[in-house]
This record gives sequence, C-alpha cells and structure tokens, in this order.
Amino acid sequence: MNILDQIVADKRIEVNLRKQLIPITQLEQSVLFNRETYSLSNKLKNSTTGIIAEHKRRSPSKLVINQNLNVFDVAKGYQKAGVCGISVLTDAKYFGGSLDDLLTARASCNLPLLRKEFIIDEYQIMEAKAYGADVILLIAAILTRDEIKRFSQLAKSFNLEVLLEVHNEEELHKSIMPSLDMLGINNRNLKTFDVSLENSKTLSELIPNHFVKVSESGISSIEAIKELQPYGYKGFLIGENFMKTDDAGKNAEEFIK
Ligand code: IGP
Repeated sequence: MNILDQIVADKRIEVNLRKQLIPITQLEQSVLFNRETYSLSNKLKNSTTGIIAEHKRRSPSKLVINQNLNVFDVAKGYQKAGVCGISVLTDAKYFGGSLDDLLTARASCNLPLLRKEFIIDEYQIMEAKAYGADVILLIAAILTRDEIKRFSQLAKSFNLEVLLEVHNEEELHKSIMPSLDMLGINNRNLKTFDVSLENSKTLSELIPNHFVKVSESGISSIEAIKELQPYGYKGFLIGENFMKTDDAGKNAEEFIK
C-alpha cells in the first residue's frame, strides 16, 4: 500500500466515526453554515502575486515543519502580509491539523479559506462549510470522475469554490468539468513525494483557459513564481517555506512586497 492509499483508508474510518458523532442536521445548524463565502478564484484573478499560504505543522514527507506556531497568529500574519487566501490542513493523523484549526483561522481573518483535506465523502464538504471554509480541495488521484462531479456540484450548492488537484495528464483528462473553479497542479507526487516544478510547466497547456491555474507544493522562492507565471499560473500554494520559520506571516510578506 502506498502512503496515499493508507491515508484514504484511515480517512474512511475517521469519517464514518465523525458522521455518527455529529449528524448532518447538526452541521447544518452551525452559525457559519448559511454565511456568505469569499471567492478565492476572483482574488487570484485580480492579484499580481497570487499567494495561497498554508498552515501546516507537519507532513508525511517532512515530519515536523513547525509545532510552535498557533493558527490564529499564522492566519493573522498571512492576512497582514497580503496573501489572497489561506489553506488550512485539517487532517490530524498525517498533518497534525484539525477542524478546530479551520474554525480558528475563520475567527482570525476575513480571507478565503481552503479546507485542505482528503475529501472522500459528501459529509466532509458539509463540515467544511460548517467550520468556516470557502473553498474545498478535491484530489483527482483518490476520486472517480463521478465522485468529482458529485462532490463539486454539492460544494457549489453551498457556494463553496472547488480547487481540483491533479498530478498528471491522465488525472487531468479524467477531471475536467464545468463545476470546478480552479485547477491545481501538484508539483509533489503524493505517492512518492518527488517534487518538480516542471510538472506545472508541462501540464499547463492542457488546462482549458477559463480555469484559474494554481501551482502547488515545493515553491520556495519568488524566482520560482516568476518562472511559473508565463505558463498562465495565477495562484501559488505555499506551505513549508512559510511555516518553517518563527514568523510565517513575515516570511509570506517577503513574497508579496
Ligand atoms: C503546500 P509545500 O511544499 O509548499 O509545503 O506544499 C501544499 O501544496 C501541500 O501541502 C499539498 C497537500 C496536498 C497536502 C498539496 N496538495 C494534498 C495534503 C494533501
């Protein structure tokens, strides 16, 4: 079993438990459930820098990144730096995150928030809304075309935007559909952890122009962004590079000024 299969297997168990603990009717009663959401895709379209900054304590590939920062300060710092949106990892076992982190980020800023999660069930999309997200991530490598369609349509019905993540041509072809807002090319292979920015470059021309293009992972310099912009990328998802120091927001500021 590769790591991605393992994460998904654990996630199925977790989601089944969560469903029993907090029924959908309770999620729908969240004060956040019927709020107006922020559009990340519009922010990215109108930005020259396009940074989506991530809160990430650890990961299967890096183990510890930073356990000392708190999500409230990180999100505030990112907002002050002028990022377009914030990605919050909510997976606990592999990334040390939680839905509480998402809620805390919601309380500390008014930027579009992405729930960074391995979504395999409609229930998690309702959770995303109930805990303050504006955008969900769907990962093509773990979903069928039919699931991508169902999940993205459900997200749209809650006014959530959808960032669809692909890592290769096959996943891209499988996934293209009108209910997606943003197409993310992951430079990291989630099965092997190999990272290459070349991935964003080679796949860019296969993405239909009306999707906002996002390059994800392994971006550690302004030069990398400059290199990717000519390929049509409007969004750049950066985690580790900002989180690995004492002041994630200050780090992000360097990328924006
Ligand atoms: C951020 P990095 O290399 O800047 O820390 O990467 C983000 O792209 C990465 O965390 C990520 C991810 C994911 C995490 C991209 N797709 C899917 C978990 C699940």
